[in-house]
Amino acid sequence: GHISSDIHKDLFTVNSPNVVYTETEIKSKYTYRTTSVTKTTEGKYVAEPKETVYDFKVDRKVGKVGMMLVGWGGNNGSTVTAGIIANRRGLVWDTREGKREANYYGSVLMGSTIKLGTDSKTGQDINIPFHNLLPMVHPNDLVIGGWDISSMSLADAMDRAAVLEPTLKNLVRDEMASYKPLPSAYYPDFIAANQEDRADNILEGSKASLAHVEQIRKDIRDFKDANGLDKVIVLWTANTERYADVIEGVNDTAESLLRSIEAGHDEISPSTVFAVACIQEGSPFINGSPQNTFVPGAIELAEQYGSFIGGDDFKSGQTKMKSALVDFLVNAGIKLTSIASYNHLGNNDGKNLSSQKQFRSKEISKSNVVDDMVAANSVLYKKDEHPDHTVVIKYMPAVGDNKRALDEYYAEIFMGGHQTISLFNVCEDSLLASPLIIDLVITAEMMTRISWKSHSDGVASKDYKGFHSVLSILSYMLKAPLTPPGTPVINALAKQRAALTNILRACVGLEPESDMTLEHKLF
Ligand code: NAI
Ligand code: DG6
Repeated sequence: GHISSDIHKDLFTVNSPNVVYTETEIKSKYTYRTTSVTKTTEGKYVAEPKETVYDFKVDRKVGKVGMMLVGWGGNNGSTVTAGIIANRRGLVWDTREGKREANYYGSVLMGSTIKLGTDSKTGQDINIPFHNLLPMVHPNDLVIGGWDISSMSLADAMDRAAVLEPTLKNLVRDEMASYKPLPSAYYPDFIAANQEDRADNILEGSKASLAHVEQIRKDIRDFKDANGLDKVIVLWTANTERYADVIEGVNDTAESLLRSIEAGHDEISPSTVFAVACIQEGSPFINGSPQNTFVPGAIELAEQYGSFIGGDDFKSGQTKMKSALVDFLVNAGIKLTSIASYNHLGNNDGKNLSSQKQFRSKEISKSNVVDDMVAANSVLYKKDEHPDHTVVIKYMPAVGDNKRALDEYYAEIFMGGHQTISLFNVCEDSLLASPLIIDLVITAEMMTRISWKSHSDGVASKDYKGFHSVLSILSYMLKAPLTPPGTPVINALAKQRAALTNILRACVGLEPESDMTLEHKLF
């Protein structure tokens, strides 16, 4: 049977004059406290505490949610689908190491806890599952569908992926066999030529067209109707594409982008066509690959429609480690001077990335992740000084999905000494990426139910509005976080998690987790 997703519903309520629960909504008044800094003419700073009051409103009704994956028949698509089926059914299977049961390990929302507060009697921390902080869709309840240029059923696709145990595959095989990806847009120039032999499920036409946009929009609507869904979240987990050139008059504005799609311009990628269709359809669209799907025209279009977009590139293993380790080193006052990152892997992602233009997209997203942490430390680094940073990816068919990532971090320590940290990270790539897909979809869905109002002179503005179209709150799960134009990119993992937890806390009128624990220090 279907494992109920409602077991933890309303694990806590907030008792505060600033928080009101109704049958359908949680409304809170939240004071956002920041520090405003001014630089004086003598080059010193004046820091001033600043308060901004917001009203937040969370719609408590999650509704029925669909997840449509582009690249559904790939390693990630087939693995996340089988994983959700296994969790939904509470499956247990044999392995040579004994019985294993379905879980959501690796999902920050499903596998981690957050501190709600301290026990009023004992003073001990009370931690709750992250998923219980606000009403969120349970992954077991997601209705799954999607597109792939390969026509294989999900059962065959999961065999092709060679990720899951045969015992588990046998338990989900019948249901997986009933899933067939919809035909997709295939413009051969955007992915490696070595992918051509799997492209047997494609829409007519090998360049962007309005017909493709319309077909994708129709697919979303049909999926919604067929399954009685309230909303659909779409996520790109298809091959890494090459970068698209950003050209004036072609894809630099919403208007030019739409015109170029109509004209079948060569620089419009399939992922941008999907983005445009989702934006126009009002379905949040997330890019799990590194290419520049969100050309300026796509971002402008999302703003015009008030639709949500997020990206780019899942941050799963090597880069997640990097965004934690570099944060630690630089904030410990240790001068990181070089990072050498080698990968070899043997899955279809590795095969696609063995082509130079697609590798270049990945190289860019893997390389920029330390910039903000380095730039923030003017004690260790001069302006524009960076550690050396090299990223290498090699295709090694024999290791399959078991990606190897080798990293050397080389740093300067006290009085001219050196510290070398060497990492060897081995794991099934798709088993790290699948839970991120779940986190991205759950968070994006939740953001469709949160709205806010600002206050001026103690009076709230008239209407609630949504967050900015570019969902930078998804940054924790992404290697190259897309942020609203002109706003900073945060790569440090701890800061990304803090933003996610504290924004959600604010929505129920709770202060950020400050970790001061003064109650244990001042008595
Ligand atoms: P995969 O190659 O197994 O799957 C990609 C699927 O997309 C294939 O089935 C392919 O037929 C399909 N496809 C290609 N172009 C398409 C199009 N235009 N429309 C629909 N389907 C299309 O790759 P995998 O391992 O599932 O990874 C997917 C993406 O996620 C890649 O871009 C990869 O770089 C990215 N990624 C993966 C991570 C991981 O840990 N597995 C982490 C970070 C990013
Ligand atoms: C080899 O680097 C292939 C890539 O697709 C990565 O496996 C993927 O982007 C995950 O990268 P990371 O750096 O988050 O482990």
